[in-house]
Amino acid sequence: MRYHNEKAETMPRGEIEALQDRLLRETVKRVMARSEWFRSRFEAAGIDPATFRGLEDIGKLPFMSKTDFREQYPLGMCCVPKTELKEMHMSSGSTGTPVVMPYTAADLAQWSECMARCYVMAGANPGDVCQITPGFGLFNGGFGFYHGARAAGLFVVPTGSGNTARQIRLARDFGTRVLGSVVSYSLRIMEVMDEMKVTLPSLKIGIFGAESFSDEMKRRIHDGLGIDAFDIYGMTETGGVGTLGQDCPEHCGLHQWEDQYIIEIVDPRTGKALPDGEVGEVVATSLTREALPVVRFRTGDLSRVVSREKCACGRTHLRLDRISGRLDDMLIISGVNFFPLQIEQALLKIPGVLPEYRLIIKDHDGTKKLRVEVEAEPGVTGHTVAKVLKEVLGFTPEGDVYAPGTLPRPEGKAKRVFFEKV
Ligand code: DLL
Repeated sequence: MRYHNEKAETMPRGEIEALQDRLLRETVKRVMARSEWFRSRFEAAGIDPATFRGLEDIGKLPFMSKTDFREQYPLGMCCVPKTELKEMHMSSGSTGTPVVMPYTAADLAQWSECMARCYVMAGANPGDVCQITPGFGLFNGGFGFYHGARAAGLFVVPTGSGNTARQIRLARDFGTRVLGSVVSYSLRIMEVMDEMKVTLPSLKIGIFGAESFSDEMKRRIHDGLGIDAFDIYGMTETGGVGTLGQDCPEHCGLHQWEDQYIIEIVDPRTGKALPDGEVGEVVATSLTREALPVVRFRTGDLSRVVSREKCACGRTHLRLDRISGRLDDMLIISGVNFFPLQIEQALLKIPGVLPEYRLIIKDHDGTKKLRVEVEAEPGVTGHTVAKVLKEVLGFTPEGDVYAPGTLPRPEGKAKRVFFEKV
């Protein structure tokens, strides 16, 4: 087993907690001293940096949310002078109001470190050809994979997004071994490889993220591309892709870089901490970031702590279950609450069903109905799809089967759910 930073990645739990405790106190002091926004927020919550007791008091710190980022656009929460900034990334999300993350040189080094750990954890070696397919621009995906690949000593083929046939030719000609991608784009690559009748024997490692993906989807990507598929986690607000962590070759949860972030799982309704094993909202606190540290940032993502024990890979950092959805993705139809991922999981168990699907929510005067559109091989009927989904949902949706290659392909992150007023 190779590590990028063995000392940090295999640190005994007692040491991790002592480090988190110290860095949390320092973070609270620093953000209160450097940012008026943090100072007034924390003072209103009765936080005094002189008496704040670190991990023991974490529950007293107020939460941060996406709304804070949006209200403070562009640099309202920044904790360093603008002259120290070296880069920024931005996500617009569904509302279109930007969320901005600025970086100092040290922040870029921290991002590179986290990403390099992810690459090495997935089995990448110095000199490996690494093809980066997320866009290079405001989205953090392309640059994040890039910074980390440099730190891990890889040979970067920075294709960015689009032109799938060219991606495949380059992967073949340069012998790409490591592919970084948004989950749904790997499906597109598989499809075009089939059309071109090209195989990529040198491709061994796929690092995928930015969207939830079911075990079924992971298995299909794994089998279709003949690779080991890894699930990488991070977001604009924590500093980008890979800042939080990834699964290791054991695939038994996503290791969270706990020397860099404190991860809590809270009840989304009450904000109270949940015991390990229970599903709740992931809350992240950065411990080493300078320009815009996050303190108890409510990610909106749902997961649970799988284990805090040392993993068979030797890493000691806690493992989260794969992200099962976002709180704002939850759908309620006929009184049943469910997430798109549950549908994906059930659909992909049906033989002949392909991984491209859309959920259409039809709203008729407040009464919602679900239509599931999915591509499948001949022989699969809408009736079969509806019957299988009834078992998962408890109500019967409309099932609509399309020929392979006919549903629109997503650009960037997949949009699976569409709302229609009828
Ligand atoms: O999507 C970072 C990223 C880029 C991750 C490329 C992996 C690959 P944002 O655009 O800010 O950043 O979106 C962050 O995407 O809160 C989750 O809801 C979702 N997400 C990210 N990684 C995963 C994952 C990037 N592995 C939001 N599984 C997060 C499920 C994920 N959802």
